[in-house]
Amino acid sequence: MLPIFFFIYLATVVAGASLVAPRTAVTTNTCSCSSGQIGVDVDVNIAVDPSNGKLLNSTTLRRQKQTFQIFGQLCQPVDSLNLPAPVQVLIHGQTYTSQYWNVQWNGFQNYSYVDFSCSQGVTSFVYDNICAGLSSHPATSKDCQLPTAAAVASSVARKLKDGSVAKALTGTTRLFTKVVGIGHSLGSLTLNFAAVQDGISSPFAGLILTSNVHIANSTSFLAGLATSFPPAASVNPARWGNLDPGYISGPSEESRLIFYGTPDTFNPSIPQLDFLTEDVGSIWILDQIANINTPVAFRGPITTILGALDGTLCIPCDQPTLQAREKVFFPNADFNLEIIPKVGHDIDLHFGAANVFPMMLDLFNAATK
Ligand SMILES: *[C@@H]1O[C@H](CO)[C@@H](O)[C@H](O)[C@H]1NC(C)=O
Ligand SMILES: *[C@@H]1O[C@H](CO)[C@@H](O)[C@H](O)[C@H]1NC(C)=O
Ligand SMILES: CC(=O)N[C@H]1CO[C@H](CO)[C@@H](O)[C@@H]1O
Repeated sequence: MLPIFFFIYLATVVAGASLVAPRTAVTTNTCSCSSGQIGVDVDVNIAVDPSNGKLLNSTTLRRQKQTFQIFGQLCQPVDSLNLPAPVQVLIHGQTYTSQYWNVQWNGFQNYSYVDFSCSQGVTSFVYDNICAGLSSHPATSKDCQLPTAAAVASSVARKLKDGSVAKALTGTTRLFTKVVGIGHSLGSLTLNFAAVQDGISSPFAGLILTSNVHIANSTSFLAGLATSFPPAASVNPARWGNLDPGYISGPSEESRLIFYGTPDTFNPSIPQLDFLTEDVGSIWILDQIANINTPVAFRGPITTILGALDGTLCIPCDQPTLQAREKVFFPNADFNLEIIPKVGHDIDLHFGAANVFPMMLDLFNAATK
């Protein structure tokens, strides 16, 4: 049984989904968070038909020159406002939103990595991916492909550096010195492909890639989701009935247990909260997963973090083997792979997140010092 507060919260989320979120600011003693929409231009080559051929160079390409409205939130520690500082960009996974990194369920706020970081003096920018949350949902989901999502991530990083994200959300220009990209699952895939696409001109100082690895074949976790998650319009017609079938979501609470470890490793209310706040994503970004299977020129530090109970990714769940297998794709980077005991795919939503948050913050600090 969920407490009543949760349903009030959910009603707000559902009502908000059809609106353009206004610019808002919330300031506590330690942290100032401003949210709203940011216009992000992309100019990339994408597949004309993303369902026909999964490698981008094996399909006909079209130029995509488009502006996306991205919903994001900038959370800054109040004691360092306007001082030069680095920032982390957090990108969520498929059928989640920025709330994965900034959990606001009543009683579960300590699962927010954004709040944790702010309390430790670190600024975060968290946003909803294209075709998800409160960001643009184009009439055709085929406008949301992997190169598009990756271009948005890199563009957001550049806009943090040139001050325009802070200007758009707070009214005050603030130039961030360095940007670390942190992904979860599809968010990590997106940052990985951004590194492929950007080559040596990546705007990121370092990457932390949680819950994603390269796969040699098509049995991967994310590829599996593309086939097991149905069109969002059939999952919840009242909410998503107007979206084309390329927008997918999880059909049930049970379907989402694949994101979790054994029942002793997470709070029993979490799957219910997870399902009630699930969102949609573009199937085409997932279908292009194989495009990250190419070595990147990126030279900064990269850390991959995997849950030991992430049964479809931690295979074999052996650090030296996975470290060696992944390093091939990051030849010039200072690359390290960590396996975390007692957490599944949704690392942040397990009890064990309490150990992972300080680890990610240490990696952020090391990458930006
Ligand atoms: C395909 O991937 C699965 C899961 O990662 C793995 O168990 C299997 O050994 C792989 N098969 C081949 C032929 O690489
Ligand atoms: C949040 O608090 C609960 C209850 O004390 C605890 O079980 C959980 O591990 C905490 N999570 C994080 C990420 O700190
Ligand atoms: C990086 C990449 O996807 N390369 C592919 C381009 O297309 C050729 C021919 O189809 C493939 O052999 C490459 O693997």
